[in-house]
Amino acid sequence: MTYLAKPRLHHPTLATNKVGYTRRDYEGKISTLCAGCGHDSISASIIEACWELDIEPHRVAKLSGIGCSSKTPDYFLGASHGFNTVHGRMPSVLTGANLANRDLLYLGVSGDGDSASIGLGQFAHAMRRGVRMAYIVENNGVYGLTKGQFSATADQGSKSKKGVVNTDSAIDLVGMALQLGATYVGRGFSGNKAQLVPLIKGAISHGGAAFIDVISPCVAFNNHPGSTKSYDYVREHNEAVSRIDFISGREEITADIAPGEVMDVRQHDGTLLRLRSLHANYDPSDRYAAMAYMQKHQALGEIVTGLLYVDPLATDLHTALNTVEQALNGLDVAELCPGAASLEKLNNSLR
Ligand SMILES: Cc1ncc(C[n+]2csc(CCOP(=O)(O)OP(=O)(O)O)c2C)c(N)n1
Ligand code: SF4
Ligand SMILES: [Mg+2]
Repeated sequence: MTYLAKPRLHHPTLATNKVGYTRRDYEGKISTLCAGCGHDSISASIIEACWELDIEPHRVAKLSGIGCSSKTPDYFLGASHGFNTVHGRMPSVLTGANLANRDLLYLGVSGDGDSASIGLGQFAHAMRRGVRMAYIVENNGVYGLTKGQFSATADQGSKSKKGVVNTDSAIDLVGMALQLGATYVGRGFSGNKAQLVPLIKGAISHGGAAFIDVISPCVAFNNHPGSTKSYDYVREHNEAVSRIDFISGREEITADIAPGEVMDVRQHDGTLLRLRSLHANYDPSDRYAAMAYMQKHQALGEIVTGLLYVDPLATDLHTALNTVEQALNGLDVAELCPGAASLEKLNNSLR
């Protein structure tokens, strides 16, 4: 018999955030993933980010597809809205939910199989339309749930657990997100929580389509020599472009860094991304330079992590479509069905 429920009782001395919740309030059910799976570390980073951002759990909607990665929303934010969609269809279901209610914060959780194979078209259109969401791909280079087949993000020349060499070119979702017009693009590693938590906080606070690819080793099928998504490989080949601090609009901003080494990026909601450049001249506001930088380092076998690109004043699909601000469930019948005369007027305007 398995026990999936956590005790509801919280120790009375647990620290609370500004909206009165403890970290435990952001947890979900007990994980059923393999011990050591990178996906569980990403769940822990999401919990930490939401707690630190003082988000009321009922303000979050978490959506996913199918896969071990897409199971993870069950293991965090147990008091938030959730929808486990069909394989690869998270982006379109999330787009619909977002258009119906822009008041929620949308978290899209997916896998490399879910987003780079069956859901590639869905991923592409959510990014190019600027759907406001934090889109997190838990990238292990394999279909973990169906026992370790190469996914489309597996590097050419990398080996499976049984020694089979992958001959196909890899899809780089970060490169695609940059090319498609995402306005916040980062890459993290499940084993580096110090970098991942601020990356997630920045994505949740971003005003447009935010994408984070998180390398997340699959200990069951892709954590061996020959894999380029193993813990050892990522630790040995990680090139971080910057260290990122996230400062919410309400916190005092202290200037303790020498000028020239730090870049402050203020987002539309007043939050500040403070980037300490680890590489000379790395500029996260230049989309084309970010693409060139990524490709150059990828060719050297390096995995570039950090915040690679941000447009701090990005707008989203609602702005583009000029939609009504009120969530649709808050409109009355007369507003939702304005009648035949209004329809006629609309039709005439399109003729
Ligand atoms: C329409 C459809 N096709 C295929 C499958 C089988 N399937 C389930 S999960 C999965 C791949 C999951 O890989 P990924 O998204 O990388 O998640 P991981 O398990 O690696 O975290 C596949 C092909 C399915 N469930 N539905
Ligand atoms: S099979 Fe791989 S991806 Fe799935 S839970 Fe196990 S380690 Fe994680
Ligand atoms: Mg996978």
